[in-house]
Amino acid sequence: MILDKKHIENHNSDELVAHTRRLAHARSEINNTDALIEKLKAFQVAIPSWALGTGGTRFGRFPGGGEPGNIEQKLEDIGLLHALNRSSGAVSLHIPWDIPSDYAALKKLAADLGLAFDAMNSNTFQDQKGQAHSYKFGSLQHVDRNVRKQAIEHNIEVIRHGEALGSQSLTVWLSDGSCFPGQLNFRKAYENTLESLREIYAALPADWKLFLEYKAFEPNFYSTTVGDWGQSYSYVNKLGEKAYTLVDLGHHLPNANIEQIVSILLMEEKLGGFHFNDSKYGDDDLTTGSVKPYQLFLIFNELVEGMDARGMNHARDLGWMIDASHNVKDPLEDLLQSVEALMIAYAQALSVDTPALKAAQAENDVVLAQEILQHAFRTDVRPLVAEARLQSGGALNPVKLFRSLEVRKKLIGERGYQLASGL
Ligand code: LRH
Ligand code: MN
Repeated sequence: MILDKKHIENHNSDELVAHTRRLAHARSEINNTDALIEKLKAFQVAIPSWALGTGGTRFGRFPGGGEPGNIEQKLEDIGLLHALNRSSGAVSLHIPWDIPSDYAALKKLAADLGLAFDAMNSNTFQDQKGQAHSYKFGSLQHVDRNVRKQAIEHNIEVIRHGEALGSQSLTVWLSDGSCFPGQLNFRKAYENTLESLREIYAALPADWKLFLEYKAFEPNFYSTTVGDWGQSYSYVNKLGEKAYTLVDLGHHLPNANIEQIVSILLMEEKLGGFHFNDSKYGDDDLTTGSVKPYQLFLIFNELVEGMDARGMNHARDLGWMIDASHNVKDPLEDLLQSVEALMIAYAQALSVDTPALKAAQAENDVVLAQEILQHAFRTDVRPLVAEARLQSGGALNPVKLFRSLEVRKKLIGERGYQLASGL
């Protein structure tokens, strides 16, 4: 379903009076709003190809209908999100869930929808039909060289798909680990994994990056071979300058200080990008900013401070991706809310009075430092985020327009109740 520009123009003209009033107030409260709005317009978030249907859990899946049944329909859905918020201009594909059959046709469709191909994701956490060797006991860590070789070849195949589509990065997430004490020799698992990653790294084109995603637990519940930021950091440091650590917000043990991890990885020039989502307990893959919006703000505060300290380009120099799974929300509304939460956290971080904060920190004025930080978090930046959308040709209120156009009903009319491939 392609969104007609008329739909957006009519919606915006209905919303404009209220928006103009709110924007005037925001401009009176926040400095340098024009520069801030320009940064928001440049900021694009990649949408995961595996999060356009209802994911469900092992206890059940409740599909809502109209889900994309192939990679073309997935791109159309992301194109629809991008038409609404002008901030979802990229797709992150997962192989083999999204093996392209016609690169040229897919590149044309993506270009027509204004979408770029962001990081490619490999999958050595599931056995595919006809696969020679099982990943039951791991992939790159496996004690059997034949299994490791199979996994290495899969990752190189994923790079080749990405090259043909114009992607420039590979995300490697390994479910590898163990479920019981004694099952695994940690040092041997590390050495096998490093040796295997070196072969994948050697196959990277010159202008590519490798993102190594860590995760504390699940599906292994005693050890994970790339289990935290320290382990990922140790691997990517040994691999070389094209290797970076990827931070999935849901992959930490409870109460981990993720904003501090981000600050250190950024300072060490080994932060590659993010899988944004939110969680209360485990890897819940909930809507970004839906449970811990203050943590999301604190992460963006470290990102803006750390990226500016190194003169980095906010929009281009890190991988901004969502990784979510939908159980009770409409997948497209959920993704619209996630992108909105990211834009709000970024705008709040850009509005922090950094010189005053640094001065308070230099004085150990703890109270003033919190006052300055929380003032930015408690300032309503939503009119600036909406203005960025308006200036980029998007909708002032994407979820409202999505609903008033009955997009889900139309998608069900077109596609029925097929299920999307992926998790
Ligand atoms: C693992 C993970 C990884 C993806 C998968 C879909 O939990 O975050 O990034 O490959 O989800
Ligand atoms: Mn992830």
